[in-house]
Amino acid sequence: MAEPLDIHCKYSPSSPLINASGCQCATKTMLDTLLDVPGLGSIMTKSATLDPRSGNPEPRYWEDPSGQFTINAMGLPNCGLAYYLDYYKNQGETRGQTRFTSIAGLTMAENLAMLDLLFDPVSSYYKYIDMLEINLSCPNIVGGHGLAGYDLANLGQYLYTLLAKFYDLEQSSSSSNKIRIGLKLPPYYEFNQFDRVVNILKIHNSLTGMASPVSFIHTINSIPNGMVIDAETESPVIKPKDGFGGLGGSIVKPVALANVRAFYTRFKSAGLAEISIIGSGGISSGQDIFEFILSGAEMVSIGSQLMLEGPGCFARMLDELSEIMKKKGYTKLDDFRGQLRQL
Ligand code: RRO
Repeated sequence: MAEPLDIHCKYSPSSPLINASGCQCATKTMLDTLLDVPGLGSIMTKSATLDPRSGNPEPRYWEDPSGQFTINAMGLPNCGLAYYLDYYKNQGETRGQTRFTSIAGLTMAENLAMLDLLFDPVSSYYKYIDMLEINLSCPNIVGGHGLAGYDLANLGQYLYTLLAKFYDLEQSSSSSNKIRIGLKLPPYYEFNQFDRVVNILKIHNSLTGMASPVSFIHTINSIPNGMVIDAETESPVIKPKDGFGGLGGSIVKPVALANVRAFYTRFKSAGLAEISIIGSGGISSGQDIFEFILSGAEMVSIGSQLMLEGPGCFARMLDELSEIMKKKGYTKLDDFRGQLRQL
């Protein structure tokens, strides 16, 4: 690696990088390949349900040969929340990387049951994780009720129900470990949508007096329901959902940057600057990381590029970021975070 600069972020002393949920993190073997990998400051587990799920039929993931994009309709295959919590528990309480866990219950009842499991007094899983991500944006559940992140009429109540329960459980536990809560959001497109989400978060964090505020958002999840067609076989390239799936990779970067920027500016003007943004979508180089942090991201997550290149991508991208920072005379990420200039 090139000479290190100060690249700490709010949640990790060593690096602003994390793997995106779903990428290289569904099994212990996959997670082991991410443990203490150079450049990876935080680690994320696959979005979990209470019970294990096998997900949708294959083929359910496809990479464009030119490396420009991916499409997936995985359908939330995962080993069940206890599996991921056990993984962290088995590592012990001392951590080299910040530990994120992602939950994606198919119903509110399932999400509440997962909170019960997290705070189970016998297993004490809550001692072993730092951050809890609530995935409101899985695009691939066949027969599902739609993405909670797009149901803006009910999102406020949804959050309140979930986080009030979290607070109660946290209070009755003996934990001194403060778990921060965040939301994995789908891409939004209209300014009106950003305004509404920010307003919901403002009410949640400030007006209700909730002791379990939303500490971070993670934006964007894959862009729902694209389609890729193989002209040779005259069929879609993935099988589930008649070929519809979530898009990732370089082509989604402009949408992701816009989401980071739209939330960053609104959080500032709404007095919500304490909510951190994890940027995600099409990041494959140090320049991409630079652009996301310039837009306001605290951290960035790497999905498609990790799948394409493997865990060596983190150190490479940080080398590239360091070179850019050096050329520009920046010594830490705060020197340029959010400082996007207007034309
Ligand atoms: O498992 C999936 O199909 C999946 C999930 Br949970 C998600 O959050 N985003 C995505 O693109 N696929």
